[in-house]
Amino acid sequence: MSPALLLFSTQSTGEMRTRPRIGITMKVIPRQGGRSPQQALPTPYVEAVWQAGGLPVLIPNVPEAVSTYAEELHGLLLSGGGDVHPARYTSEPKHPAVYGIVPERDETEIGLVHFAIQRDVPLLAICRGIQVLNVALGGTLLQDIEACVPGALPHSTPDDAPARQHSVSLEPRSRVASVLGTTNLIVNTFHHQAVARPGEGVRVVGRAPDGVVEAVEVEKCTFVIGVQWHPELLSTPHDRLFVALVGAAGDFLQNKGV
Ligand SMILES: [Mn+2]
Repeated sequence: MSPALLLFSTQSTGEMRTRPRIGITMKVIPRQGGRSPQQALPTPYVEAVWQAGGLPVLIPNVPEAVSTYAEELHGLLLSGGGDVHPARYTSEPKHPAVYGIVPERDETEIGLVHFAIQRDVPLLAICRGIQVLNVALGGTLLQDIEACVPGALPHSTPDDAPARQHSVSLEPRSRVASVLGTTNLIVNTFHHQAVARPGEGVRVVGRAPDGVVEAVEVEKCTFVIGVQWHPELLSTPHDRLFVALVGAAGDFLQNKGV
């Protein structure tokens, strides 16, 4: 074996098992002055998937290529970002607080969710991701928590401020509680929208003290979890969500052999 091949062989890194390929969706940063628009992803998502034993595969927002990408994946991670266009889930006018709409991202991610649900590809949806997951399955969102929930806790964190936190209560008999090993936890909070009416097959399994939805799962699927917080920025037990995703993706890889 040549040194180059040895470098890439699984034995040389001590890995007994092929890393499942975990697709991670990306944000679109708009054109600024003379700077081109960018497809980007915060590094903590990549690190969380790698440390959990997965192979991070970044998925650009190319709606026409959704199935081509999706067929190569063993797991999917929907990352955070701006808002889904309200026309995707309501006939009400767009609330002034809605920001950061990127139609090609909505199209790409909703397509990926449909693919994952149909093929039972393991899926972890984070922050914007839980909202995309719910909308893709026909559910609705609160366009702005502050405007829609009187007396709500602050759920958004101002730019460059330390992360706000709140507690979350999880349903005892939920996959999320089982993965995290607890029904009460402290989470960070960087969102101004939340799940309103759950989509088809979507079960609400976690709420903040003000009732805002913070975790969902799709029970008919082997592993489909959405969380409104950012586990990639938190320490244990939050890392278990990534370990569970990669574990389910490894089972998918073994069973489907793709
Ligand atoms: Mn929150």
